[in-house]
This record gives sequence, C-alpha cells and structure tokens, in this order.
Amino acid sequence: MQLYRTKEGALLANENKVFLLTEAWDVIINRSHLHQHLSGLAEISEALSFDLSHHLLSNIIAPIGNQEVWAAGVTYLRSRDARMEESKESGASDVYSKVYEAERPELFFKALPHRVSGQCEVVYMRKDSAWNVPEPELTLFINSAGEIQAYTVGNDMSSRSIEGENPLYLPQAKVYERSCALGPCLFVPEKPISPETLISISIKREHQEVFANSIQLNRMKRNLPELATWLYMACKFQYGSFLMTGTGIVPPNDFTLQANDEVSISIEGIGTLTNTVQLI
Ligand code: DO4
Ligand code: MG
Repeated sequence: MQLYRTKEGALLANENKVFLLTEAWDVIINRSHLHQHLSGLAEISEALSFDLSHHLLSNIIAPIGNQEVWAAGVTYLRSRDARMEESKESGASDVYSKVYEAERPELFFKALPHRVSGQCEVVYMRKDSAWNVPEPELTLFINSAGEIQAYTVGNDMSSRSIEGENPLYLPQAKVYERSCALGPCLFVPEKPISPETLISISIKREHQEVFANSIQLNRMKRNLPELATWLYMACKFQYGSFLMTGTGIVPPNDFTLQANDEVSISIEGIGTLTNTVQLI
C-alpha cells in the first residue's frame, strides 16, 4: 500500500481504494507494524470517491514531517569507483576504497524537512559547482524504535567538483537548499522490499533523454537493516528518520546537469519521483 502526504492530510491507497487519514503525519507513520495498522484502518474506513492521480497532481507534498534525512554513501561499487576517480588529484582516493570495505558504513546528515523537495518540485544545484549530478537512492523510513517501516524514492543531489576537490568539503557538496528530494509516497509493504527491486533514472533536457540507467537493489554491498542499526547506534529520532541508502548509478564523467533538466527516478512498487533542476 501507498501513503501520500497531501495538503489536506494523509491519503492511503490500498487495492484501488483511497482513504483519508485524520491523524498527524508524524503520528501515522511512526509506528511498529505500520502495514498491519494501515490495513486495519482500510477495513473500517469509508473509501473516498475521487480519482487519486488527478487529486495528487495539485495536492501532493513531500512525504516528510518532522524527520531528519540521513544518507549512506559508497554502498555500491559504482559509487566507490566514481568517487575514487573524482578525488584522484586531491590524493583522497583511498578514503573511498577503505570505507567501501570497512565494517562501519559512511553515514552523513543530508537534510532537515524544510530543505526537502517533493514530487514535481524544484531541486537545486549550486552555482559554485561546475559538475553536478542527481543520485537515485532507495530511501528508508525508520521509526523511532529503529525498525524499517516504509520506503520512498530519493534524489541525493551532489556536487562532484566540490566533493572531488577535498573530502572534507562533503557537507557543502551534499547539504544546501533543496539538495534532497523524496516522494512521491511512502510504500508500506507487508514484507521487506525485494532485493530484486529495480532502481531507474532518466534525465531529460528539452524533452530529449540525455542519460538513463538502472540497477537492482541486490548490487548494494550492505543490507538495509545493517544501515539502520548503524544510524540508530548513538542517535535517537523522536519522530523516526529517513535514510537514503546510496547510489549505484553515476553518469559518465563528461555529464553534468544543466538548469531546467528534468530528473525522473523510479523504484518498483513505489513510483516515479520527478523534479526539475534549477541553479542556486
Ligand atoms: O562519499 C560521498 C558520498 C557518497 C554518496 O552519496 C553515495 O554513494 O550515494
Ligand atoms: Mg548519495
């Protein structure tokens, strides 16, 4: 089932029926057994009678309330290799091969809710960066008890020129206004997401596709509960948290985003998150 956050409240889509939920977003999502809870609500609630896709067009917002967004890095071989290459001149290539092999994953703070874009909103690239890419990432919603309850699509917008210059610049390469997009909904399955799940990206410039690729989740070196455990090892999250799980797709080195590019990221079971790129 899918949970959409809209201007009017949370909408639950289950087996072609739509339900409006009355509780606050943070209360709805921060539960154990979220799938079971939502199934129970769908059984006792009256379904709405409107076309969900039409309604969402003008009402959907990012599926985040008061949660922090964190991100894991260098969880796929492709990310390790791209980072080793971009940081060759700085002499920091080793940092990335070491973290790929290490027991402790790379985890970094990505965004507060006000810096997160939702479906069809703008994402920014920095004007002091010459080389910018989107990163398509399965994103976990983890409740305050540290249990993975839902999934969404994430775009970890990244400045490769800033990150490549010096690894200590990582926060500037990653954290700025609307450098993070989440959506279109929270996917709340009965069982954990399948390792065969496909993550795809398409980038369009003036309606022409300029880059596309896809990867299966099972190419990730780490597993999802392991990432959640590391994040919660020494941090408490009153409302739960979002954790982006790293990218397995990095465009070739001669590719950089341009203003007005349209980035669409799809994950099976969840949907497609589309955002337009602007300069900040
Ligand atoms: O180490 C830099 C960031 C890595 C990252 O964001 C990723 O692998 O997705
Ligand atoms: Mg990333």
